[in-house]
Amino acid sequence: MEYSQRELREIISQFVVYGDYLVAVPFGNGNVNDTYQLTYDQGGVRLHYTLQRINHQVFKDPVKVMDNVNRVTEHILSKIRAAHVETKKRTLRLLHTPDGGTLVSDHRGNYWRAYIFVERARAYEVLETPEQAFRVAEAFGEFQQNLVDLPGKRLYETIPDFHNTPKRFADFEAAVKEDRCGRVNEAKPEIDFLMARKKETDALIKLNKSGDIPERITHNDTKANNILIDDLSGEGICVIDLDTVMPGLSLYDFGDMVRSGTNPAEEDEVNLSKVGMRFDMYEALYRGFLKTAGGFMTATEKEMLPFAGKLITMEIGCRFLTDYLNGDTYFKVRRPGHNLDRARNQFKLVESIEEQFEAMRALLKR
Ligand code: GN1
Ligand code: MG
Repeated sequence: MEYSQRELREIISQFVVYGDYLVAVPFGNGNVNDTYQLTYDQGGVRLHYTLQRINHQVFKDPVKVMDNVNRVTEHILSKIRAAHVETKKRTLRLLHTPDGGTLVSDHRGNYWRAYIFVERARAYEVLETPEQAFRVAEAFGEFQQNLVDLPGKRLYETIPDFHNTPKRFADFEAAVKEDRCGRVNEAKPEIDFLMARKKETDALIKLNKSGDIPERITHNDTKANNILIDDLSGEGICVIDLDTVMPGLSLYDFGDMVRSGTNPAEEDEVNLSKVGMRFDMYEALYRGFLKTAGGFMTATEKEMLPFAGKLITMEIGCRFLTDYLNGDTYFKVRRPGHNLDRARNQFKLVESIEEQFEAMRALLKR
């Protein structure tokens, strides 16, 4: 969705920001929301802010999203402050309107929020070293740990059934049946790949229902690029993209780290010979996550860590494929067949995980 400088400037002017607006530029690679980096001049110093449009086709209730984000960021801020030590750790900080709100709307009926831009840190689309993988997992684990004692009522489910894999699978089957865009033929091998794994889709949900795996507050979109890594220290200092923070399973978060952090290629790379699970990266994620989340995880949760990596990779691949079959209505696409490319990539990664599954499980015993 294209917005002019004038429009963006009008939107940000609804928030309290000191300084003179200079420019807004598109920022990041989100598949759902639209993000801009804004530059201000404040008495000769350049300051940055992040302005984001919340995609309300996907997040149907932006007010609830912001209620969650507010509570979570304030709670983490209180933890950072209580640590009383020099810490590099940060949390997203929302900008406010004059009457204390955190959400504004524009003349087109879209919703926006703004954050202080986190400086001297960056997100990596593809992780380069096991050290980075360790830091990413450590930071996401700490995030869960920080939210164990979030006071107040249960967080809103900003997208119901977000990681309900059997439900995702049912949506996929419906899309195949309907074949709304006549794309089923072209995606036959991918459809078969997924169909052959149907019986695995309910494994985590079942363990949750039987009480073996508890509900926790989780991030639910733990792509490696949702951790900002400090330019100087290399530490994972800030967790971003908080719209899907809600009740979930700890394992979903680990699973999505495996999906996004072990692949040496981006998730839409079409040269599949570049795609696979790097075992050293997996091991680093595993160790980093256990370091900060291991204290509260149950034995069953730990046992299921390798499987979670496979399941979430399958699930996201399933969502890409479903969106392809439905005519690309959910994820942003930048070329024809983009969603199919993504699905192929994810399924190649699933295969690679399957090949190394025994070695992943063997780590549990060490
Ligand atoms: C979407 O927009 P982004 O990249 O933060 C999606 C995730 C997927 C991801 C795949 C709300 O996240 O679930 O894993 O794309 N977010 C939503 O790249 O659906
Ligand atoms: Mg996201």
